[in-house]
Amino acid sequence: MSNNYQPHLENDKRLAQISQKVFSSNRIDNEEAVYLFEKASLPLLGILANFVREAKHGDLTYFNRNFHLEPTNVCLYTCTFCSYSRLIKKRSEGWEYTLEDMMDIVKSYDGKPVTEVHIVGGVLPQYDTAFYQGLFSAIKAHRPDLHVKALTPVEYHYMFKKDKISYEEGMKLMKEAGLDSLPGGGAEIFHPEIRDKIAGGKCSGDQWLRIHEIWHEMGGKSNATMLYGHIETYEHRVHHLDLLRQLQDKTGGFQTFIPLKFRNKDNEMSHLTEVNLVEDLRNYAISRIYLDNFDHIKAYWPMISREVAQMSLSFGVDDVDGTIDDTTKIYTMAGAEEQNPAMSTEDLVNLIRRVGRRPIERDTLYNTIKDYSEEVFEADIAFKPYIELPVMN
Ligand code: V47
Ligand code: SF4
Repeated sequence: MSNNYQPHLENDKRLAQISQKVFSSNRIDNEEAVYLFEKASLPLLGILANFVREAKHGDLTYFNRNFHLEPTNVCLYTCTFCSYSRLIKKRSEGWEYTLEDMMDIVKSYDGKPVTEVHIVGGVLPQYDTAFYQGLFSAIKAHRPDLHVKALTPVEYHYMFKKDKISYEEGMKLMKEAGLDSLPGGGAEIFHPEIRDKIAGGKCSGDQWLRIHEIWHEMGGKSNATMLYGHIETYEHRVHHLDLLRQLQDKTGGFQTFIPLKFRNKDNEMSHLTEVNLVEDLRNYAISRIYLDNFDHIKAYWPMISREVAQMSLSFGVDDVDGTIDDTTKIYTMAGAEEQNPAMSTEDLVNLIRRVGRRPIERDTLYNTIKDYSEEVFEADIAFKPYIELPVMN
């Protein structure tokens, strides 16, 4: 047998150069990002992404306690990846909450240590600007310290257009009513070639970015997502990341990037095979390496499973979404790993600690609420993190 094995990087000078850039904290360009998607091995991506992650946060791993409020699971739009869009044909089988219904849900969390409500759902005409002003101000009147992270440019674009008000005016009204930050939803894939096919009719990529820009200019913070693993190419993913990185250079208003893996249950793209775990980890890693101006990369654990969330912490992720009752239906209907996605704080803290990281409970704006590094739970006393191997004499 000939011994012609050469270490990976020596075989590929370009990968060596890109790695050198990452280790010297220099930005990689779009061609380099596509090259990483096409050529880099999983271990190399892990090393590079972990370098960036640890330079920013060391072992710190964030989570917060939030709950979801979904005004409706029916939607006017017909995004081909979404399991809600099919419900418009059978509207009576869905729910359409009134303001009172939603306040009852908010009140059901009274006395529970949640810090954030994440409001997201389908788009329907009755949910107009005045409706959401009413909802946000009612939440704030009831529980002023609850952070309202609500709606996406998809809803804002629709309602402001219908109500004939500009984005600037509309976002100002929302802020006055109690809106605290914007979640990352509705971004999907910005490139029109793909967006028109999977999310035709709803706000364009430019409109999505413009609403976030206006919000940032008003001093607000927001998140961004990317829906991957369907009909997009690596170039489309990099184009999406590029537009986010450019806007972040301009405003600095994004906090967190959340890659969302396409799930194929009960939607118009059910014929597509979902991408596998390796692709998920590669995508987290390249997002972490490319988005050098984003502080955080988040894994949405109910979507990808607890084990993959744990692995993602070695591939650039420093934040795992949500604890206690994670009540969103948008993923469970699309075939997410966790059909009943609830995890106690203790479970989530242990999930993070068992892969050697340091759990930090945060609020929405990443202020530390509690450092759980030293906390000892009952279950830990019996738990042995590694298998004890027999000692050889
Ligand atoms: O925009 C819909 C996605 C998003 C499917 O900001 C699907 O903290 C996969 O953006 N397969 C809404 N994804 C949720 C969202 C989010 C989630 C967690 C945290 C934050 C945050 C934001 O859900 C939609 C769409 O991209 N989605 N259907 C599906 N079949
Ligand atoms: Fe409606 Fe959003 Fe689903 Fe598109 S992704 S159909 S806008 S709920």
